[in-house]
This record gives sequence, C-alpha cells and structure tokens, in this order.
Amino acid sequence: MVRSTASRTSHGQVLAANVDTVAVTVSLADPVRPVRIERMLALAWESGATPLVVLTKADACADTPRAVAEVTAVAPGVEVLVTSASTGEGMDALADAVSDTIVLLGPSGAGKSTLGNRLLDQDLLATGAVRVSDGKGRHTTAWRELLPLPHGGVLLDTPGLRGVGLHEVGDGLDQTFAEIIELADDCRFSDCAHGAEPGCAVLAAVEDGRLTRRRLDSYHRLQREVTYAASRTDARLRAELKRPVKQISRQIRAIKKSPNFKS
Ligand SMILES: Nc1nc2c(ncn2[C@@H]2O[C@H](COP(=O)(O)OP(=O)(O)OP(=O)(O)O)[C@@H](O)[C@H]2O)c(=O)[nH]1
Ligand SMILES: [Mg+2]
Ligand SMILES: [Zn+2]
Repeated sequence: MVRSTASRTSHGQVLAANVDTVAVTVSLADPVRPVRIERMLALAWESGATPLVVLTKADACADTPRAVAEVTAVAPGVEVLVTSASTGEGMDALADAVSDTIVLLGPSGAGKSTLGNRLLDQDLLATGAVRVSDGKGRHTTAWRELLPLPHGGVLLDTPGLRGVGLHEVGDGLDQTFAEIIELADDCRFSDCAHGAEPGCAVLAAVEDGRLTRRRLDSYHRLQREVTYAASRTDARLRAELKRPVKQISRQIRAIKKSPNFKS
C-alpha cells in the first residue's frame, strides 16, 4: 500500500505490505468527508487487499442511519460496519470480518488504536483524546505497530494519516468508482471522458439523479491527480535513463579532446 509522500516528490511511501484487509476507519463523531473516504478506498483497492469501512464512535453520532447512507454511497462493493468502542456495538461483526492480516487506516483521532485494543482484548495500544476545539486527533500513535490477535491473525495499527495522495493508482480508482465504470459501458464512445461527449451514459445518470455531480467531479479530480503523479514519475524515469548516455557522451568528448587521441 503506497501513498504519495507529504514532500510531494514522485516517490511513494509504503504504508503497509502483505495485508488481507484494509479497515478504513471513519469517525461518526465528525461530519462525513466523502473525498477522504474515496482516497483511502482507492489506496486500499489498489493494494489488492479487501477494503472494509469501519465507522467508529456511533455513540457520538446524532443521525447514524444518515451517516451510514452517505458513506455507503461512496463505497460501492465495500462492507460498511457501524461500531462503538464505548458501547461495544458492532464489535462482534468487526471481529468476524477480521481474518489474517488487518491494517487500521484513517485520520488521527478516528479511534483506530481504541478499536485495536478491543480486537486485542487488551489495552496494548496508546490512545489519546481528540482536541476539544476542532475534534482533531493529536497523532497519538507515532509508529506502525504489528500485534498478533488472540483468535488468530495480525493487527497493524498505523499513525493517523494527514493526507492521502494517490500514487501509481490504476485499477484502484476504477474499483472505488465502480458504479461510474459500469455506467460508462453504455457511453456512445468507448474512450468517452464523460465531459461533454454526446451519448454519455455517465452524464445522463447525473442528469436524472442516479449519480451525484460531486461523485463524478471527485472521480475526475482523482483521475487527474493520478495522471499527474504518473507523468512526474515518467519524467524522473526518463531523466534517469538518459543520465548514463549523457555521461558516456561526455567521456567520448573528453577522449577526443585529449592530446593522445588520433581519429
Ligand atoms: N465516544 C467515543 N469515543 C471514542 C470511541 N473510540 C475511540 N474514542 C475516543 O477517540 C479518541 C481517539 O482515539 P484513538 O484510538 O487514540 O484514535 P487513533 O485513530 O488511534 O488516533 P491516532 O493514533 O492519533 O491516529 C480517544 O479519546 C478515544 O477514547 C468510541 O467508540 N466512542
Ligand atoms: Mg492510534
Ligand atoms: Zn461517458
């Protein structure tokens, strides 16, 4: 699982490897941020692991059904679990969904380590209160921690993600926006970009309300981001490939200029 680094170089940062399940944790105590969920799901799908959305802090949510509906709408094909570490809600379902290696991913303060402790049946992971002013976490978990689960499998707790840059994401984006890809099957042109083309089935779905404009805009934006990241990687690759040739031609010039050189 790789994301773009905060330094915005064209290199990615490996977040986790060899995971079976990526649990994208989202706090129900905060308003739903769809793009953030889409970004995390794209990374999760791209890794080849099975994504799972774990909604935390159900006890602190005024309208859970509405929040669940909002999240489900941006997570096609992904199981969405409602949990509360405070009341124990959803903990059995979560334990059932966990098999083999599971990584907890999400912003600081989402409740990853608290969930982890529930799954571990012990308080092994440090947890910390969120800031009262804005509800943001304080980055309590500072490093990734791998722990064996009591009923088999392994848990990987991670530090809160500050940003989720998409790096070398391909199929992951299509899986995240699966319903758009499905609609696109019916576009008149096979290379339709769903911008202003005639006979675009995706735009038709936006027109009649089957697809939200926000969702399509998000798809386009993340697609542009991925293309841009790829072009930067390509530019770097090209430069790296050219370097030896440059060095060799410099050496040839130097030899030709040397007094001993006879052509
Ligand atoms: N009300 C409520 N609070 C919760 C629940 N789960 C976690 N919290 C609180 O949320 C805060 C953050 O929890 P953590 O588990 O430290 O969050 P984290 O995602 O590990 O955060 P980082 O390590 O900073 O990335 C703590 O004060 C927890 O007690 C829950 O189900 N309900
Ligand atoms: Mg933590
Ligand atoms: Zn189209």
